[in-house]
Amino acid sequence: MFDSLSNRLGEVFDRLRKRGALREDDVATALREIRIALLEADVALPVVKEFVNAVREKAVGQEVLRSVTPAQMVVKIVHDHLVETLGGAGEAGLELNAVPPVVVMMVGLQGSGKTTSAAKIALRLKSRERKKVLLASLDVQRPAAQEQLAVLARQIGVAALPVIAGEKPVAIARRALDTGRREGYDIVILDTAGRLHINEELMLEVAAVRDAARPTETLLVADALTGQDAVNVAKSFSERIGVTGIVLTRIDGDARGGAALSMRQITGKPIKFVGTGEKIEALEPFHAERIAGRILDMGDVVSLVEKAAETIDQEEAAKLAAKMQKGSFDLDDLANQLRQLRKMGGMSGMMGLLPGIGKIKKQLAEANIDDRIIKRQEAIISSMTKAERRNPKLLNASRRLRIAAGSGTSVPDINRLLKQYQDMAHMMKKAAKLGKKGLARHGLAGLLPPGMGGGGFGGFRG
Ligand SMILES: Nc1nc2c(ncn2[C@@H]2O[C@H](COP(=O)(O)OP(=O)(O)O)[C@@H](O)[C@H]2O)c(=O)[nH]1
Ligand SMILES: [Mg+2]
Repeated sequence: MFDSLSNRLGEVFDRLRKRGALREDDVATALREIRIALLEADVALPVVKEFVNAVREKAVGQEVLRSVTPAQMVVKIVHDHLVETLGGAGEAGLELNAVPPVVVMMVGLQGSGKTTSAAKIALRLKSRERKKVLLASLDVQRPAAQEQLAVLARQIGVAALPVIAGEKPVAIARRALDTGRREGYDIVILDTAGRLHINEELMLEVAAVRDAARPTETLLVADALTGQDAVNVAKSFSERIGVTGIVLTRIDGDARGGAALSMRQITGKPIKFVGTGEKIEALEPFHAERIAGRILDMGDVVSLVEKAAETIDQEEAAKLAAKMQKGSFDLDDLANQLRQLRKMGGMSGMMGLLPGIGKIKKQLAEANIDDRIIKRQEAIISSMTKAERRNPKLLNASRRLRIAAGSGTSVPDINRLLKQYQDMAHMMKKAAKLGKKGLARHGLAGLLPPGMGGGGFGGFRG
């Protein structure tokens, strides 16, 4: 599934990957390609426009233009926004928190897969959640529709409301709820009739059922092949009936995936399930990450996205190294460094960012620095004045006393921090002299300031 979209974006990013620096108009070019790809994947036009605009807003002027590998950045931004638009991480299950019998109403066009999905959901609730489910067909539109649901119900061992010839949809809904209450059902699933196209008759009928049954869940069932019609379908049901979730069927076919994006964006409601085949078991919870991954050819993208993040951090590290070499590394920079250290999850993480330092990562991992200590160091620096942070030489005894009081630490703590700062600055100067190649040749152990392998940071413990 979703082949065209993923191929298309693959081509776009292949082309981008071959370029050096990405200029602002390259972002525009990439977005034009993405726009075409989405349209070809049958994403509804207004949805495409909104998606591309949002991506542009995120991309232009941000890291994309600063990044060393801009194509990766674009991939990341498109991917992240796609996941976000599709509903973010995690599954959106059914809302069943209501006084039983909880009513679930299936709505959608004819042939979208309402009846099949009703039975699939019933089976899931029965077998996974041990719920007592009643299925009721309100489809008096098609001659065999009620029998179709009865057959499916028998197949999965779930009760179906007996059919009374000539009964109207609203009356069937009332009887279903009555039966549900009287016979102690947990859940009543109402399978409504569809029409080939959205029309007034359909909307009035479904609205009347809704008013009679007051469903907790109203699931809009849509075929993954729905193209530009998705706007019309999603809008109509969303505005006239109110939906709480979407079931996207036939994603096992050669649908191009656009409907997922369209339905989600237009209704603003989560896609709760996807239909993956004709078999009654072929229903799965929707995973935005998974679908986005398929859209973007995930195998590749995951590593690209990770690389992109790494690259950005490396860029930061390079900037820092340049500052150190110029001798303009001050306590503000150290504070920044400490923040990043905390973010990266420790010393080894940070050192991994500095070019060529990977080898001693292991040693550093043993340094055992915890968050508490780093936070304390940050507190010390933030108790200093701007001038003091720029020029640590100003820090005489009385200033150190003031800072200790301000940060809830002691003068020895501050002395240790300053020592650490000096060591770091010293190490960086040495490293600068050796140069990258020299670092590789001489190894890095010799550059380590005393105590950096354990004592320096650990000294704040207690
Ligand atoms: N391949 C596939 N077929 C499906 C899926 N869901 C439904 N169908 C088929 O689509 C056709 C119409 O489904 P039905 O439930 O009757 O649609 P309704 O008119 O909305 O009730 C049936 O032949 C189903 O077997 C799905 O997820 N995958
Ligand atoms: Mg049906």
